[in-house]
Amino acid sequence: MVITHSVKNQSWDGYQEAVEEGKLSQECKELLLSLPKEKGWRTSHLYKYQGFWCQSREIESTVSFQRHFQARDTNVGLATVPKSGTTWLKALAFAIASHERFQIFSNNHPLLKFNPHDLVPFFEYKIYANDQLSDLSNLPQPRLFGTHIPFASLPSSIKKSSCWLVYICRNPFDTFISSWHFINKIKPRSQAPMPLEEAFEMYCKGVIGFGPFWEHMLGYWKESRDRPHKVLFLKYEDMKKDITFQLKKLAEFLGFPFSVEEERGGVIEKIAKLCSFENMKDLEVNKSGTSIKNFENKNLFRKGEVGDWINYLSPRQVEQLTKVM
Ligand code: PAP
Repeated sequence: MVITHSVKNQSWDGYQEAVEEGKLSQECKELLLSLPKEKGWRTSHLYKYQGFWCQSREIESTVSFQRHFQARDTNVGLATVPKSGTTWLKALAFAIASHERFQIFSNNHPLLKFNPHDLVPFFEYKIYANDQLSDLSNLPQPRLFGTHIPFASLPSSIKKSSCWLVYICRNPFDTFISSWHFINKIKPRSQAPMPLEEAFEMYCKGVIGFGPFWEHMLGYWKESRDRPHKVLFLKYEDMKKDITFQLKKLAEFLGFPFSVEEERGGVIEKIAKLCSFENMKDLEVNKSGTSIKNFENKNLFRKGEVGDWINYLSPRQVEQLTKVM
């Protein structure tokens, strides 16, 4: 029974992926033929493009992004490995950068009505998705964008301009557990869940979307060390520990330092609360909406804790991943 079930699902996966890949541009289809591939976490395959693993549609949008995006010096790019705090960082950066347009204390603040992924679009899932080019001229300043693409593969216009990049890094143990939960939540019910052991082996080999995670982190970390005015490197765990300090650092980096009056008036605490896991998880838009195709917002909010991996990984797995790190 089990074997029949998994064969059936594999062929359904394969069918869906073939349909999806059939919609890709001819150029992208030819590119895929030349790339190394491995079994994917959710799709049948992940392809290795410019040293990182990703799905076929992500390659198409990455190529388009690399070819067409013209960075402006005032742009802000928020970069992350998936499941390391993207939603949180987008919310915080949006609240800071738009605080002159939207009062933090207002009951109509956009973060109460929209998921952060709607307010800070991803290059690869929104702006350059499906072989389309979006008109970016009407975006409010400063333009905020999100991406999971490694530093080495960002368009040269971003690297050459003075635009800012903020990176958030999270403990790989927690990132792995968060990714594993997420993938199993978004898989169609008809598909068997991915066993933790299988996902873990792939993660340790670096085979995960936008991985290997160590290359991803090192790319942005080295850049933050060489050009600290261009790249700010934050850690999820530091933010959980002292959000006030980290928020001040982020605001200063983005060019919106809090004034003494704002600090006295409690603006920092208000932003922290507005963007907190507890607040965001309970908002209607995050309980029932969908921001990125097929991804329900509710799946972006699970526990939001540091150290949850301890409930899942065996001592052998902890040793194995520690060695990788
Ligand atoms: P994405 O890359 O798909 O956008 P991302 O937001 O990076 O996902 O990661 C989701 C994780 O961040 C979840 O972690 P968990 O599975 O360990 O719980 C999610 O709970 C957590 N998260 C989401 N929003 C917040 C927030 N406001 N504060 C802290 N953690 C958050």
